[in-house]
Amino acid sequence: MNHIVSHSRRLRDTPFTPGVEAAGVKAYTVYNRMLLPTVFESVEADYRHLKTHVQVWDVAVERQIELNGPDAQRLMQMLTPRDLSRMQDDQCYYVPVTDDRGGMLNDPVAVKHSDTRWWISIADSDLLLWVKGLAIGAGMNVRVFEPDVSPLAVQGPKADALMERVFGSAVHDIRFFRQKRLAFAGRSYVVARSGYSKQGGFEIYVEGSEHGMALWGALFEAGADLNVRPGCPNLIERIEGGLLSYGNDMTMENTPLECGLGKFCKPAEGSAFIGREALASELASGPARQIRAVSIPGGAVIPPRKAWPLLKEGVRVGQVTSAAWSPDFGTNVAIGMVDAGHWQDGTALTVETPQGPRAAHVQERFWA
Ligand code: THG
Repeated sequence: MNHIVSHSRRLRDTPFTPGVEAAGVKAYTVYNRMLLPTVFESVEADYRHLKTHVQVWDVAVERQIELNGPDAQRLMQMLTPRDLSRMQDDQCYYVPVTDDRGGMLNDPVAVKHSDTRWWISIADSDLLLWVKGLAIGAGMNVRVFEPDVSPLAVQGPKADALMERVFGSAVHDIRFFRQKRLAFAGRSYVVARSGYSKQGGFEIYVEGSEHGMALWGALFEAGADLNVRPGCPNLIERIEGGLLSYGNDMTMENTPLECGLGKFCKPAEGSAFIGREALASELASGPARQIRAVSIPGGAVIPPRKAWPLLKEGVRVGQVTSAAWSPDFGTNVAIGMVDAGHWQDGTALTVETPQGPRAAHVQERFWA
């Protein structure tokens, strides 16, 4: 492999791209038609640094869909089996979004500002089109659009220390998956305790692209003695923590129960979300397959570019969709989708990698 990605207007920069490129980003992926850094020093060096210090991540690719108007709450509840009826105005919820057959269309974070104003912080699929179509089809009084809002994440054990220096001690009062508006440079931004790592930290929803680099610069200036570095969602760390990647670990072909998101599928009585009948029948029968942690002992694998078949005595019983060598656990950590009957803790399978077959063990729990 020795190729680069061609740039054009269709492949969007982010407000933080000048900072990311000045820092020497080594690789990008494409996510929501936008650049997402994947490597700065190396995946392993970035991993160690993330688990030890603090990083600033350009996750502007987590694009927002704003629902704004009297029917915003009703539309939001139509999108997801998760019961939103008790959600407070300062909460964020991880919400499966399902189609009429119960297939996963996205797994975003919903940010509630009020009953009439929501942001949906999306994973990599064209959810805006679905939401706009539903709103129009249902004749709802709500505006659905992509606002100029770009998340910047601060992740790692020193995230609280760094954030306090830039936003003040109020950051400590923000509980997990809650958000608060905090001032910076004469403006205020939604700051949530959330992010795509298990190391703890915050996400700042920067409103107005032109303000992005000022915040980026302030975080690096304030955190010099904390060894702050630019980072990005880390493949090894997110597999250890069991954080799912839409389009990799699950697609529209999978249901939330298959994805292990059953705890977010306890809808209120009579809730009118799309996919209700499909969920009800799957709850009765049980999912046909489910996400599992899979360990692949032995030497380091090359992370998959396609799903790797999981076999039991030569018969396909699932697939591995994310895998990487974990320095901390001394094994390859992986995420797989395993058929019912084969997903018990300790089940021994074979995984077919492009480099040949390897032993694989199904685990009940992820590593972190
Ligand atoms: N933050 C924001 N938007 C996002 C992501 C994010 N959009 C895209 C993508 N990530 C969506 N997917 C996820 C997957 C996992 C989590 C968040 C978004 C996550 N899960 C926690 C866990 O599994 O431990 C907590 C879930 C919970 O208990 O509510 O954080 O990262 N803004």
